[in-house]
Amino acid sequence: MKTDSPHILCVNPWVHDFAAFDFWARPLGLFTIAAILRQNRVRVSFLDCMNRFHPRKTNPVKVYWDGRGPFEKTRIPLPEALEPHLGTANANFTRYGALKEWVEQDLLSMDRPDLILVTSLMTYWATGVAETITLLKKVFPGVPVVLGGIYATLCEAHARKHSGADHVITGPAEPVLADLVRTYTGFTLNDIPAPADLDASPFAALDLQDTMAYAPILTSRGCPFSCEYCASSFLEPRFRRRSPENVFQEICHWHIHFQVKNFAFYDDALLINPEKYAFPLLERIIDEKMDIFFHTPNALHIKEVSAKAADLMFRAGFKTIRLGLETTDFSSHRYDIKVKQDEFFTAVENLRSAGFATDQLGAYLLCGLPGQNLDEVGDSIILVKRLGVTPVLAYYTPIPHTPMWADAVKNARFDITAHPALTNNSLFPCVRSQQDLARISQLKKMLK
Ligand code: B12
Repeated sequence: MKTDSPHILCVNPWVHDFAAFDFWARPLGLFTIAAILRQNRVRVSFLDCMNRFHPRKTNPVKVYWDGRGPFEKTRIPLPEALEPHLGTANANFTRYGALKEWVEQDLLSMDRPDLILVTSLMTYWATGVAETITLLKKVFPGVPVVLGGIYATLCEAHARKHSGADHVITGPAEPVLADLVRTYTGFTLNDIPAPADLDASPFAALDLQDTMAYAPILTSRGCPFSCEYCASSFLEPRFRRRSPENVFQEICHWHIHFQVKNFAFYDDALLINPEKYAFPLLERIIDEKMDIFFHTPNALHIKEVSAKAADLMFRAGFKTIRLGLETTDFSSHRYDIKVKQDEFFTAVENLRSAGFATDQLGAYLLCGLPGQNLDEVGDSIILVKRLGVTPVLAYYTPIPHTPMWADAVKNARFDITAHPALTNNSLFPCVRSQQDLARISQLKKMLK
């Protein structure tokens, strides 16, 4: 058994996309792994290809009041696999994140690691992962590279074949991390949090970043619902929660020691069973009179937005509310509708009465689902606006291992099984006719 600590490099890869923006998007899974490694006295380095605050950047960094902001962009050629499907029509393919020469310099100035762990997020960013791994292999030949995360889990076969990683791991890292580190470095991790107790996990190692413009907060793992378009229950089959006190301590930690003012909840189901979870947490924040802001980019469950929930959220400092509405065609039973019309009206009424303004309230509307009649989206935009809520179109991305995947494959304009990048929602893969594609441009105009 090796006892001296290994050096492990944790990598957040580049994003390749047609459009990208930092809407509170940080690699929380990777920071969670890094925290467990650090707690076991492993020497951890962090390479963040998506660092908006890269020290080599010379032009001013744009940071919105809420922590969000644009990434650096570099135009890149369309991946070969996409050309036959898209031609040159979609030529604005871009590498988002730090410039390649900056990242290469970062790597060259680093001690050689014993092991490299690469995370992955959206499946359709697969080529960004592969490009990052190619560079890692060039600078550190012979160092084992292990890939995990959402793309690796949802597109395992593709990742094994095309990412360039030596080893691809699916699912949460915690159950396999000790084995992985022992296999590649000979070092034993003695302190791995028990899966049954999320409070036993160290806070994610967000402080590895150069600048913390905001902190992502996850109060639970998984989701109690199984929506047809969503992969959450495949990625984390069991819904588990941290205690409100543990979450409160984390918020205090980042606020007091790192002056973080903006917090983004990453939960799939923040408000479920509020008496036991969200209410005690929000009451604790209000009592402490903390001057901080909260955002819910991942949407709240409308049914749970009671007058009490709305009031507590307003008083605790929530600034961005997103509601998971999906559609206002409440009679439809196609998409596992979770909301009734009166429940939506009541939630909006509660939020307005609590003091939230139109620009703080957004309702996600699904757009581009297989076989969807886009009139329904147009009607939803009109209704949502009339209620004083901002409609936000959530363009459908087909995701393997979801109940809707088979339907998406059948309905897509091109073969979405040929490459994960073909599932990118900017391409509206399941919108078949030119007429409907033009309709989407009209719908976008209706948002203004
Ligand atoms: C938070 C979240 C967001 C946040 C931030 C995302 C980010 N960081 O970039 C916001 C709200 C911005 C967001 C936006 C979107 N999201 Co989102 N999001 C999530 C969510 C709910 C949680 C992700 C997360 O942080 N989990 C918590 C961490 C701790 O888990 P983790 O990252 O998976 O890490 C664990 C394991 O994967 C593993 N692991 C991770 N890295 C590594 C590395 C190694 C080496 C190993 C061994 C293991 C390992 O161990 C970790 C710890 O257990 C997931 C659903 C889910 N339940 O996963 C959807 C999800 C990722 N999002 C999804 C979608 C569709 C979107 C949107 C496109 C929605 C839309 N239509 O607008 C946008 C697009 C965003 C963009 N273009 O930037 C899809 C994925 C789609 C895809 N094709 O891949 C998911 C899966 C939800 C779904 N609908 O099924 N999202």
